[in-house]
Amino acid sequence: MRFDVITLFPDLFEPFLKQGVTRRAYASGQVDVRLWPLREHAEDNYRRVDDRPYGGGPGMVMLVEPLERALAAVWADRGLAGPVIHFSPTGRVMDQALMREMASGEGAILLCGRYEGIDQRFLDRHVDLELSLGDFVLSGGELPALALLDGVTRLQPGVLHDARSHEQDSFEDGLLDCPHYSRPEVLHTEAGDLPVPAVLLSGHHAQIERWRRERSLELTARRRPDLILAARARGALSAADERFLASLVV
Ligand code: 9D3
Repeated sequence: MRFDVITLFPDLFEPFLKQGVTRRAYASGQVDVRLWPLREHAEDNYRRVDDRPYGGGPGMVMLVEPLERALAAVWADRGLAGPVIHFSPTGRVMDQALMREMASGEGAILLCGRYEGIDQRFLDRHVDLELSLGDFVLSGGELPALALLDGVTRLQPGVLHDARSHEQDSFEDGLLDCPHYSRPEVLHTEAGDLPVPAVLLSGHHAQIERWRRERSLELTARRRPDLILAARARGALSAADERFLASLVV
């Protein structure tokens, strides 16, 4: 799988590609990430890639022509396979279903904008998909591109140590994850002793599974009731789940 990233800030990507559980996948080329510094495709002596917006207003607009030269260079190198994705606050918000879809694909060309945005004529001519990280304002598309790379790469075979890790992820079953505990069994604090929930020490696997399921259901019902409705609509809630949810004081 190959991703070609067109960006004004290629240096932002390097440290992410060299750390964590995803590092091997990038280093081995299992997920081949190639960076295309947009500045190299500027034309004039000032290496201009942006200019003032027609109609006036604040901020700058990224120019069509350097972007088209960069895209042509990418296509010449990788062929025409894969979608052109533009990261934009007006795009569709990324979710785990998108990560799974991309994880089984051939990769993509990732276009990271800066300034107020990109000339609409470039977007209309070349972009297949616009994606957002969420409803908050960033200064560019690089962090959203890194989020996509990370979410897709951790789903590649062999990247997670435990093959079951992503079945248990938040969102893989559509619910938020349960709380986790490790040593010590009792944490002594100024405010008193904080024991691990007893059921987790019981060795009783069915009870542990039920406890974790109920904590997930409770947390999701309180914090993300929209996800409970979606799980119910998919038929992902058992009769026992529904009885537990009905018992919660909302
Ligand atoms: C005057 C309107 N502008 C500021 C609110 C619009 C605007 C343009 C460009 C806002 C942010 C940006 C830069 N952001 C991105 O390129 C971006 C982004 C984001 O800001 N939030 C969530 N997801 C994304 S994906 C790309």
